[in-house]
Amino acid sequence: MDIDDWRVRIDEVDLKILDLLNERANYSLEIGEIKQRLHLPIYVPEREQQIYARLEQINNGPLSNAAVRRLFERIIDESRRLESEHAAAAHN
Ligand code: PRE
Repeated sequence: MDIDDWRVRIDEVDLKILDLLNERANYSLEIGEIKQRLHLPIYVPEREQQIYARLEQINNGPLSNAAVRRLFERIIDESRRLESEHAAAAHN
């Protein structure tokens, strides 16, 4: 396989990742709506720690646990942002 072949593979994986990220974002929006109804906070640090701990336990590499954590911190950060924007839009 040459560089272009591997890039085709990467493009295919990126498509799947994007799809999964949006699926995850949709679930977090669902949670956000329930939280709004029940007046619960968007930010739940214990849940986030649980997610990192679980992922670190099942991580097989080559990404380090620190790298996995950084990636998911970004994902969850955007998830919280989306929930906040959605909640703000509902109030306007
Ligand atoms: C989520 C987002 C924000 C919370 O701080 C914790 C987790 C996540 O993206 O996984 C989802 C969510 O809102 C929740 O599980 O309560």
